[in-house]
Amino acid sequence: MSESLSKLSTAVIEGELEVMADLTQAALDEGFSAKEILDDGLMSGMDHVGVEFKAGNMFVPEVLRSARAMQASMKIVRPLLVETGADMAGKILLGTVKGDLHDIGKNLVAMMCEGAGFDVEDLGKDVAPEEFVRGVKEFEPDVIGMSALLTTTMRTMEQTIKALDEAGVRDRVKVIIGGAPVTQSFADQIGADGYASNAASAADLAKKLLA
Ligand code: B1M
Repeated sequence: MSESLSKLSTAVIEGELEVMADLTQAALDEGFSAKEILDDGLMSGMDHVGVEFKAGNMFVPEVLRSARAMQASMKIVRPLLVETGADMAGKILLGTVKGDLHDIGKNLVAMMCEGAGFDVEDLGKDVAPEEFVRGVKEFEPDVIGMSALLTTTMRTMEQTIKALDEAGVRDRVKVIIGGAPVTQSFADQIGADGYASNAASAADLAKKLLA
């Protein structure tokens, strides 16, 4: 890998927010395309973060720092990607379900998915089933990701899947779910396409479902 892309990758891993804009500009000045910067610099760094996070060698604050660093570079790179029509991994629509205000895990999922090359639309927290339906129609995602941290709000995931069904858009998207009280058997029970126990696995799962 070239030195400038390797520096970008390391800066993502180390969460060096303040150097990201300069390193990104330097790589562009050297002639690397936005896609090369995304794939071989930023995503390669985030892949490493995902592996270390899953292995328990990196923790939430470090992952958040890496994600912020990546986002600083993405501010420069994203418009160029859109201009050049570079292929993204797919589109993912995310939200914490209605009644639930816990969004730290969901934000990590957003960052990991962005790191994996997804175009991410984040509806935020306390998202009602009808807002997910509207999101599918407007944003046309390939995947919907729902997060819930309360046992009382898990049922809203099922209601959301029903609402997608009733609106006739369920077969347009894969639905993945997660959050501390959520399990694979719950995902099977409510007809979700998949469950992931952590943010890095959520990004892997989304990719796998679209492969
Ligand atoms: Co609340 N809270 N909270 N809380 N809170 C929990 C969840 C709780 C377990 C604490 C406890 O009692 N031990 C408990 C739930 C009990 C239950 O239902 N079984 C609880 C409660 C009861 C409440 C209130 C009801 C408290 C009250 O007011 N009486 C209230 C509810 C508010 C509401 O949502 N309507 C409440 C409020 C809050 C705060 C607002 C103060 C704050 C949230 C701030 C925020 O998110 N912006 C908060 C917090 C911080 C927590 C704890 C302490 C930490 C949650 C967290 O962020 N963890 C939590 C206890 C705990 O977990 N130790 C607790 C870190 C985060 C990275 O992990 O979100 O699990 P997590 O995400 C993981 C995975 O789950 C997964 O990936 C992430 C890791 O990579 N994941 C996905 C998450 N979403 C995914 C989606 C996917 C795939 C994977 O695919 C789409």
